[in-house]
Amino acid sequence: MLKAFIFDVDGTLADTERDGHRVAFNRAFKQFYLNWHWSKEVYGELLAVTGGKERILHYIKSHHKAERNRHDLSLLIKQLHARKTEIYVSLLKNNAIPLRPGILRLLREARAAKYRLAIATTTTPQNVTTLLENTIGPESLNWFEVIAAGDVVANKKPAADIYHYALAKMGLSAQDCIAFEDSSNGIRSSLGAGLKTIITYNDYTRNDDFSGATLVLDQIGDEDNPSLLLKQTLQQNFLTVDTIEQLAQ
Ligand code: XBP
Ligand code: MG
Repeated sequence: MLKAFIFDVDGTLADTERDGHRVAFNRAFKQFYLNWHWSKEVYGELLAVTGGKERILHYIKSHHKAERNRHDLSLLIKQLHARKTEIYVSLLKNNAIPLRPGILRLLREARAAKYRLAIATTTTPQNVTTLLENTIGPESLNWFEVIAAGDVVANKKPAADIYHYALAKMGLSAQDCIAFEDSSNGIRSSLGAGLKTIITYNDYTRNDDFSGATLVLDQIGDEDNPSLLLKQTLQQNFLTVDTIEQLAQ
């Protein structure tokens, strides 16, 4: 029997990247009078680097080589990222990005069946709490006994640190848990910590390498919004706690 479900956030709980994080980065660049713009396509490439600050540094190194020697580079990145977080949080508050189909149903089912829940993500903690508050509601913060996020570990995904951190906080070993991820960086991190992993890919990650996944799906799905891949493989419209338990054995 599994004891806990551990969820990634960006791309897994909600499609936050293209119309959330990307837009916030671009607005922050503008407010700092930087002539930088991350198109949908360029952003897809930049997603290879996880973490907003790390992504900005990577972008400067690859697209604006002259800027990389600025004496105030790390301060600039810190300030840009702080502004980006403010913008992202206000985007979530003003036009909430919805949870992906089936996520809320699965969380409710898991809670009813007494599974423990946690989050393991690269994004800034405030982004996670704001997403949960503005989709499910403030009470949902108590649904997750650990919200492992952002700079709490030294090495972000694909390193396994954030999953090791979440497991240690819960006092559980990897075989007691299953992870939910959407990307190759995510699954490298969860597999690195020894976790079985279910993938729900999205437009940015559908061609990623998901070797080692327990299951790869288009989405968790619901009665009125089925998972096409689950229908093909297991003749089920949506992923249930019972199916997850069977797959994990
Ligand atoms: C998510 C990320 C995050 C967001 C930006 O990766 O890479 O960096 O794009 O968040 P994952 P911050 O889903 O694998 O955890 O700007 O707050 O870092
Ligand atoms: Mg993700």
